[in-house]
Amino acid sequence: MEKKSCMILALDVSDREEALKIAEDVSEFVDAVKVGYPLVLATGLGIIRELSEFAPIIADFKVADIPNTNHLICEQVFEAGADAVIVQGFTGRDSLDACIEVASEYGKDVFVVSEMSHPGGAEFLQPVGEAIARMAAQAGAFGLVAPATRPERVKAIRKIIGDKLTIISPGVGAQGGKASDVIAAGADWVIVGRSIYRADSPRKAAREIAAEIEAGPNG
Ligand code: U5P
Repeated sequence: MEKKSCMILALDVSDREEALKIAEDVSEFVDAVKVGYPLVLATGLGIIRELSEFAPIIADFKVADIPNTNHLICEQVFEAGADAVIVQGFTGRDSLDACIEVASEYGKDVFVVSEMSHPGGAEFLQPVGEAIARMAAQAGAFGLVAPATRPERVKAIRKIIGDKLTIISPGVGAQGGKASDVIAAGADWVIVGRSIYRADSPRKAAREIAAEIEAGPNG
């Protein structure tokens, strides 16, 4: 995944035509498109290959099962054409290893959720977030998912993992995070959904966030 705008589109719409149109309109301003359950359950797994015409695809299935099931899920995800998969870290090292094993067979990447961006993410996951980040680094994951709603947590996690892993960070805009703050705290990419796909002009919204990232937190 090439780093240009430092932005990933979270395409949580449920209509195929709308998804393809938004992806095409904003492709100039995003480095990847993240698809998850809302879009895939509504339109089918084939949407991954269709969207991959516009950008690399990150499949956000937050895979969280026993190693064998994780293995089977990741095979389907990469067979469908995804470039990366997002998995949960709380299921433990063996479950994560299963995902990384399949990803490396396909030459693809695994991102591990260490802590979630919503208020409830602080309840159970945050206290173990740093341990999950360490495990992900030891296991050889490509990156982490860490909360844009708490840039101080992104900073703490960056300190733990150094430059070993990339950090992608959801929670910008609709959830309250500011893109340039999170990049300054150590994230490589921000993930933006509603602020783009619900805007009157998704293209204009994406361009504005990209410009804000480029200008930096004091810009
Ligand atoms: N996402 C989060 N927080 C996490 C992990 C993943 O928001 O901790 C995902 C959501 O499922 C959604 C996107 O797809 O990132 C954020 O969308 P939005 O709040 O910008 O609309």
